Amino acid sequence: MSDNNKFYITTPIFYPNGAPHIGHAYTMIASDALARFNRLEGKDVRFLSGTDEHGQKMQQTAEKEGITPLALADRNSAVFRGLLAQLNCSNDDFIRTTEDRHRKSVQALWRRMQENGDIYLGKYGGWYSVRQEAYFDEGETTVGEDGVRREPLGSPVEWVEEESYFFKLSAYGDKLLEYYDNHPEFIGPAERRNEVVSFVKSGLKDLSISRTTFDWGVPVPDDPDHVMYVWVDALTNYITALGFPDEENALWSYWPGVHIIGKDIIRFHAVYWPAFLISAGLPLPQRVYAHGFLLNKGEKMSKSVGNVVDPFNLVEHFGLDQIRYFLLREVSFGQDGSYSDEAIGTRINSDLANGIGNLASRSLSMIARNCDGQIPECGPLTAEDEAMLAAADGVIETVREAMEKFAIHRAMAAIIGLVSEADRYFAGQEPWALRKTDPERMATVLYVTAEVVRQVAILLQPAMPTSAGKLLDLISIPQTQRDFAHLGQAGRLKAGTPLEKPAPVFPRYVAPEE
Ligand code: ME8
Repeated sequence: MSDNNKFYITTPIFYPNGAPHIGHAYTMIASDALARFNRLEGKDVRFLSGTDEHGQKMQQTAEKEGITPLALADRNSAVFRGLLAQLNCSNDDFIRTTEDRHRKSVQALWRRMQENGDIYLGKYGGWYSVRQEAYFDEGETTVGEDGVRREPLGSPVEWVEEESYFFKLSAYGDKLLEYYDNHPEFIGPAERRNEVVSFVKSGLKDLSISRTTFDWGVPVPDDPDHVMYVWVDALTNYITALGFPDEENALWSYWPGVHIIGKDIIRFHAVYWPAFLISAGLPLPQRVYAHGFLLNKGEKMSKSVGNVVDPFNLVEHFGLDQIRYFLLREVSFGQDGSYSDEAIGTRINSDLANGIGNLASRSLSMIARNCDGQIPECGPLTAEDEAMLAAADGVIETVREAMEKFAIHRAMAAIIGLVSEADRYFAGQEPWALRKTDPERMATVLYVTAEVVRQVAILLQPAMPTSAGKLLDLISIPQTQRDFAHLGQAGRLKAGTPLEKPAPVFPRYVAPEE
């Protein structure tokens, strides 16, 4: 079992059968913000992402392109890895399921499930969707006007019959329900938990976990005619990356971890994966948290509608931290969310340019002009000053409580709420008017405001690492004093600290002319 100070967080591993879109970027950014938040809390964090490279979909796409599946995976996995870098994600590892370490790990997991008596050879027939890489019951499918049978999400299914190994999932229903009951935090948000519980209550069937109709996958141990079902293979990535099956190695102490996923893959993570782990005698994940879908102006993105957004372009246009902030603030984490260029522009201007950017530049430029460019002395505090500092010192509690529940949007709202409060304080104290009448009082107001800027910048690092870092540079906060232990009294600004020349960190967004 991991000790309390370890925090292991994962993104889903992405299918590299096409280019990444904004939904992939969203998962990456949210997971990164959670990883960074926990690092700043002083936790020992391990953050994993990667690509899910086997399965029929990869094989078919490669055939269409006239290349090998591995060549396709090599090419597109590099694009996903590049996206993580471009988004400034702080992942410690990047796993590819075609790696040797992974083959060994999945085969070891298979053997353990087999030794536990949970795998048997049988025959399988069912409606298979290549796009979802999953079988569907006849009752779940419908035949459209075009005569094509489809699964609930709309992809075509075909009848597939083959010899297959099965996992005795039917034996795990009660164990899973008991586990969900005893660990209410295991699945989030509540809607997803309810969905999973009712799915398991409706009765679990054994799961077909091998294929013989194609060969792009991890071979089943001792029966190389079969390759493993891609989801057995994919889910295991989370423990491969911690060195499984070598449970003596140092990384293993990070298990169990937290899986951030999209709501489309909750069943795999909250039903199949824990059942495999119980069977193999391994601890279950701490938490599986599913975020919602990103919609383009309220509509589902699809290639045929032509509204799929390329995250590289979006970042190029609006700026990286701006997009990170927008996605984390605008979308209630766990719910579906919508985005549009207008909404992004509005957020940038209201919260960033007119909000934190304006507060920082007004206060710091006054310090530059009137206080020799140094943090001024803080004189006796008025009730307003005390209230302002108390609000700044207290906001971490709200942020922490929100982040522990993965309510990232609420954490962001609390930080920006503090900025608004500081704006009101600054405007109310009118330091510019005090310059002539009471320079000491002006110094105190500027000190208090700069101290709020410091704390806001520290708190914004998980969402906007580069911009928050620039703000902290402007007020000369050493790298070693940027974690949450330095919030509040512990890290108060020191009078006489020379500041950098003020520079704008959050420019206004101006939409290009049509
Ligand atoms: O499902 N909005 O990979 P994947 C928000 N390989 N998030 C979205 C999204 C959207 N419109 N579309 C996709 C797979 N995502 C498997 C996972 S894990 C062991 C294997 C996000 O590339 C969402 O988080 O199709 C989804 O779970 C993830 O991208 C991976 O999608």
